[in-house]
Amino acid sequence: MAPNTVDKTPVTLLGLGAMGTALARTWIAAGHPLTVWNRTPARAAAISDEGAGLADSAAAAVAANTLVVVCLLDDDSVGEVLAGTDLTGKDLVNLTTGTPAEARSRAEWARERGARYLDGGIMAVPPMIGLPEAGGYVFYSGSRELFERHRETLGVPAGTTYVGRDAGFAALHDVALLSAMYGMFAGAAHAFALIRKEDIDPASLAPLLADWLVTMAPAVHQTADQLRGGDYTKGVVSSLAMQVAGTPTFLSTAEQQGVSPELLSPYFELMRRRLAQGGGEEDLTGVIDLLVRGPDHVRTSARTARTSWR
Ligand code: FVH
Repeated sequence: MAPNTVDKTPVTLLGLGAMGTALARTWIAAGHPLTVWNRTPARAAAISDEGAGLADSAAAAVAANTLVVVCLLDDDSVGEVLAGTDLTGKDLVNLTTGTPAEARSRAEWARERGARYLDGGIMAVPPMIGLPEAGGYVFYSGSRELFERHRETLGVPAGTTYVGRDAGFAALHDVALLSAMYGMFAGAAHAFALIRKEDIDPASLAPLLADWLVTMAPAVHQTADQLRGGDYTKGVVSSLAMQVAGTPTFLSTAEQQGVSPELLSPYFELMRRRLAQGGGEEDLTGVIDLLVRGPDHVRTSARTARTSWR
């Protein structure tokens, strides 16, 4: 049975790569009239066969609907694709991954062209799109009004999490979470390297690793609590002094197993520096202050974040 398209917001989608194609399919399935354009026409033709309207240029696609979603490779491609389009009065939602600075300047760029702007950071891979149980979602930032107006439509492909009027915040949250993910992958890589030459099946270590990481992950709540309160000794279970004393064990084990310590050493070095500053009774939270450049840098970032929104 064809989906009911009555009262469903029409959507224009520019970009039909792996992610754009997944997004398109969910809007079609939910009954949203969809107009698509892609640089390589064959990809757009495939989605057109599934029920989308096909525009013969990006400008025609933008002209078709008020809500314009872009999901392209990077910020440069967004600039190229939108260059010849009329954005006056459009609701531009940019789901292309980029830096906070790119998002902020793209928001300003859109405002100068008469468009409202919302930036998005997708926390999902294409197979998770349209599957609520997969847990994928999209961070949004920029115009709150725009987010509220299109919340339902934007919620069709994946969950929505609005993180603030600063257009750069979606990208910042996206990169923050992915950075933590790479830290986790780095730790797992070191763990697998330690057993690599032993008679231990990596498949037997994997579930132990996964369970351990899940068990330890909630420690970030205590970190946040300490950062907010400014007392890094609050609720400490494993002091920095104790943990620094344990680092030679990790380095010696790596040496004995013939494993480079290059993933662990930078973190251990930060721990040692914080201990030298007198943070022995603290948690690991003080390391964060060593990473952040001086207070002027933080203040400057906060100031540039304040931009006016339509
Ligand atoms: N796929 C993923 O796992 C991740 C999950 C998290 C979010 N990312 C970001 O989503 C953006 C799009 O990613 P994608 O997976 O769709 O990427 P591709 O399959 O490589 O498709 C890229 C599309 O961009 C078009 N494109 C590239 N350069 C240009 C250009 N100069 N002018 C016009 N269009 C351009 C490309 O067109 P074509 O190659 O088919 O002609 C695709 O439509 C991205 O920011 C991820 O970081 C995905």
